Amino acid sequence: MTSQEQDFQALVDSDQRIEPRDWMPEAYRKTLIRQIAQHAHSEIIGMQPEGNWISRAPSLRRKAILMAKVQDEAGHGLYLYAAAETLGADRADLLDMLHNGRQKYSSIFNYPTLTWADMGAIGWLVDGAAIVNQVPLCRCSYGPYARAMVRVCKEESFHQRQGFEILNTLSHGTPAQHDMAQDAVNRWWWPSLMMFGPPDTDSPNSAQSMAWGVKRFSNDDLRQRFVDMTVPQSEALGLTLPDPEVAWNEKRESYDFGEIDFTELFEVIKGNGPCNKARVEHRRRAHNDGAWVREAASAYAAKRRTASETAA
Ligand code: FAQ
Repeated sequence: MTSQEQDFQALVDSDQRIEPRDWMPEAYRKTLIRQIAQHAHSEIIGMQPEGNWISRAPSLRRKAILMAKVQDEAGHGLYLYAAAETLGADRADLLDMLHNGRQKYSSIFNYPTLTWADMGAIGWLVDGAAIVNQVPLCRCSYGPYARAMVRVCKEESFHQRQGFEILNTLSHGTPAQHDMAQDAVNRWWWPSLMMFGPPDTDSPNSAQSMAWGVKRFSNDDLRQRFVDMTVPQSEALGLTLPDPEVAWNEKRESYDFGEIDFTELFEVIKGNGPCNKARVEHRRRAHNDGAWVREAASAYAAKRRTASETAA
């Protein structure tokens, strides 16, 4: 280990933050760009399944809340792209890599949103899983990512509650509404567990990311934490989790749960989920349609720069 590497690791081990101007190993920088970009892409692709229901929300109140939530996801994408830029990444390059499939986004956003209850299930389960994953990232060793996460987590917490409230209303509504809520939970439960990534035994990045303080807990530990948090909430909702093996384990002081079909996760990551193609095509189209906005904003910025230079 060089002395630079030793100093870097000492900072990480003493729980201090690495800032953009600090020396860092190239592999650390690359890992962060990979994870932060994937996270940013997830936020903006994640706008699509819910955006699909803005025009069909059952009331003006629900529509306003959903619009605010989807806007929040766009904001999260922006904080995260900005964090990746502090590592020397170019935002346009990152978007290119999303559009040409060289960078990933979360598997969860490749599932369709079939009914209004899916807005509840996404808020409760997907945002719930996102919070469990992201709260430890507030203590990530890289300062700009950690600070972005603090704000993101505050907003995700509101998102999770709005999802819970939608499902609570449906679950205690008419029998048809209850069934719709149960159906949504049945479809979103297993994919939500897969969001935490492959099992620890099959997670190539975990060991190094944990040694660098990027990840604070393993994929399986966070998944277990999510199950432990969610089972009592499902009871409060009056909804059943679609896993007969969910049971309290006195010895472990945690809930046991059934085996996850990780072949499904790997297929979805490879691009073979139900909506992968549609999500990326929609994203590419939106990017092309927005080209004039980016050009206009750049032209305006250039004009302001010239004006201020002339004045000076
Ligand atoms: N989907 O070695 P590991 C949200 C890939 S929340 C797709 O374990 P790592 C909020 C992984 O990249 C969702 N790919 O990897 C919201 C790696 O491939 P690579 C976003 C996955 O990085 C709510 C390979 O598998 N949250 O958007 C997935 O140590 C509602 C091997 O895996 C984040 O991104 C997956 N589920 O751990 C928005 C959180 N899992 O890159 C709208 C930050 C694994 O080597 C509406 N990220 N892969 O080719 C993380 O915490 C980590 O990156 C993990 C994966 C835990 C996701």
